[in-house]
Amino acid sequence: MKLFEYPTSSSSLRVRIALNLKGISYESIFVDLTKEGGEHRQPAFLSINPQALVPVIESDGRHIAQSLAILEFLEERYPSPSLLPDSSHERAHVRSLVLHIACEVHPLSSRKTLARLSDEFSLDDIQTRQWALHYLEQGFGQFEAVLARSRQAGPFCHGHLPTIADCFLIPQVYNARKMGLDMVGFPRINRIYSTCLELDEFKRAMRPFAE
Ligand SMILES: N[C@@H](CCC(=O)N[C@@H](CS)C(=O)NCC(=O)O)C(=O)O
Repeated sequence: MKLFEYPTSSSSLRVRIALNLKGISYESIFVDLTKEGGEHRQPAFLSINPQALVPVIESDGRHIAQSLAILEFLEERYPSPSLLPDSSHERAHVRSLVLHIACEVHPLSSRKTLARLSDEFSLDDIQTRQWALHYLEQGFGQFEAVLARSRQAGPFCHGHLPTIADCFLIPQVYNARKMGLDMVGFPRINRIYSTCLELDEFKRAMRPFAE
């Protein structure tokens, strides 16, 4: 298994966490998002992923893009340990948490979005940061409200073991903290973050962020 990734990309981190939790060994292929407009926009990488995004995995010579599609593929191919709960309702709940991060929070605070606000619409660093913090705060507030209503939320987003929801939440929290978001209003998210960061699978996946 190969993972095309950028070390400090939060979407790549989602996949590294899942690979570690499942104990799957992989070769990391570095895609430099910053070099000469980005290697991800060069023909060599576009032939791998025309979406011009990392992460991508290569399995049996085939490429899979989009972190959620990758995690679902890993879950099917390597079912144990499972990163999804047993019942259909619970699985839908966990996927709903994942999609909240993937669709409602991450795209609005992503590198690509902030770069366009600055390059095309002349927002300065303070304004782009305010933009990102708005969507992070709103998104975490809603995520926290969902956790508050769930009887299954606790040390992790759902149940007593990590699920794909934790694989998505932790990188987003890391990014938000780095941007200086005040996390005081999100006690459940903070507890989950602390629990996950105690696990070796999360710590190893996050190592490039610490370097
Ligand atoms: N929805 C995608 C998001 C992937 C994504 O946004 N990747 C970022 C790095 S975290 C990227 O490749 N950005 C390229 C760019 O900024 O142009 C996924 O879940 O894989």
